[in-house]
Amino acid sequence: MIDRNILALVTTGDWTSWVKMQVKITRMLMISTITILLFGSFVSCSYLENNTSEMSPSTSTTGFTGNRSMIVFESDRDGNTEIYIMNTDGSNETRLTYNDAQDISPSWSPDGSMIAFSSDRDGNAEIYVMMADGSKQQRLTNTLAGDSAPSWSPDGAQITFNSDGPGNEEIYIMNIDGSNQARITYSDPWEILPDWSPDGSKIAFNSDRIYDGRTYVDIHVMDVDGSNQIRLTSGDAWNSSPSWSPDGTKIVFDSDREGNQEIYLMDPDGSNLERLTYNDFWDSSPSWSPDGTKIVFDSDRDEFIEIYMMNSDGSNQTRLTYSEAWDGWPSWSSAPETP
Ligand SMILES: [Ca+2]
Ligand SMILES: [Ca+2]
Ligand SMILES: [Ca+2]
Ligand SMILES: [Ca+2]
Repeated sequence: MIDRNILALVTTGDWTSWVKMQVKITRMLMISTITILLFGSFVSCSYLENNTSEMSPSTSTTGFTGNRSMIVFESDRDGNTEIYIMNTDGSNETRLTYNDAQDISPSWSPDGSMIAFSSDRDGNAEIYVMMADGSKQQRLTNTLAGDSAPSWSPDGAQITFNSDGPGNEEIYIMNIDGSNQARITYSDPWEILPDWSPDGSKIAFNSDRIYDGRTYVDIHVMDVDGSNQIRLTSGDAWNSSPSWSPDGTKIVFDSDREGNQEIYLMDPDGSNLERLTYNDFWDSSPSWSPDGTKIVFDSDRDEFIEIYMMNSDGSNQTRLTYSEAWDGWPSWSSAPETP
């Protein structure tokens, strides 16, 4: 699925970027791959069979500091990937998951009370939710496919995610109790990393689609029923990780259009492109603060992949984590209404 990108990087000799991209995409789709190896290349008719009765034991009820805005992220600092939270200045890092499985791609609920994430603790990647203190971990999907990258609807009632059950990655929505799971994309390319617009009407995602005879990885938007799909980015680049600003006027994303992965802003119609980071390192996975004034993201500018914060105009870039391990996929909460 990244043949075009590999060719481009071979042409430019940029193997370092290629390796980093491989690591990033591999991590994101890792559990999908394991699923394919374990269960073959296609998924049975039991796909998307719902099971909301599966409960994972609560493993941590300490550390959540209550009524304040926080950042959730994934890190392998303790041997395998777990979910952590920290204050928005990087202090009070607290681990929420404890197991030998990969716990990845966390996303706060709009009211800050819950976190959705993906884990292969039950054999292959499924979507889970937990309270913001790590308690009440509950499985929402029960499929032979890799289910990952959850994102909440603005009213907190639904979750969108990607799944490779049909043979390639497609986007789904479901209620937050796991009921009414519905597929909304139907295409041969992959569709991944869905992000719900603040007004609830659209979902942004990225996809490796063919335009003019070549495959490009671009940001797209669609209505929540999968209709009206529109391509927002173009050019010979890898455009990924879209995230809507809280007021819906901007989408932040990462792209290697100028040599290596940087963070960019654009309007929701793809216009007014603005670059926010300028360095020779990997900058990716941007996510907004609830008030829209700041953006958190991950970067390997200081050797290890760490989490950083900047103003939404790109100024005042500040490092938040210092773990000498993988720290990525940040998501910034509103202060919880029900801590
Ligand atoms: Ca784990
Ligand atoms: Ca699954
Ligand atoms: Ca697809
Ligand atoms: Ca960069």
